[in-house]
Amino acid sequence: MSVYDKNNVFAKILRGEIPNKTVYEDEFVLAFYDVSPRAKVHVLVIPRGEYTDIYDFAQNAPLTLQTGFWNGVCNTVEKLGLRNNFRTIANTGRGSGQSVMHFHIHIMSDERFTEDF
Ligand code: DGP
Repeated sequence: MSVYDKNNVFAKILRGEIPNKTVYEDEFVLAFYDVSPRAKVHVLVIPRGEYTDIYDFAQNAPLTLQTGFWNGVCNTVEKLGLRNNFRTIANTGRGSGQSVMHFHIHIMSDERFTEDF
């Protein structure tokens, strides 16, 4: 089991120690633009909880947070106008390319989105 590092960059973003360009937030999630986008739209959604990756989150997060997280993903997608046109990625473990050890979903789309931010 991987140990959660409270000083990872997304923990700092959640604490407001590092600025971010927020797309959507509520009591369960924060969604913000990726600092090095690899698609026309590239947003990260993170839960407000200390989980290293999707496996840790799925196994250990309370159901209220799991439900709230996926609802937050949907609200983010709606806000971006991407309902029928997006890709999600959840890198898991260093071997997969995960560089920030706070669970996050990448939402990516190469189509133009409908709202200005
Ligand atoms: P992954 O490789 O799946 O762990 O993706 C981590 C992503 O986080 C990567 O695409 C770059 C992004 N990222 C890293 N540091 C920051 C930051 O300080 N702010 C923002 N907005 N994104 C960051």
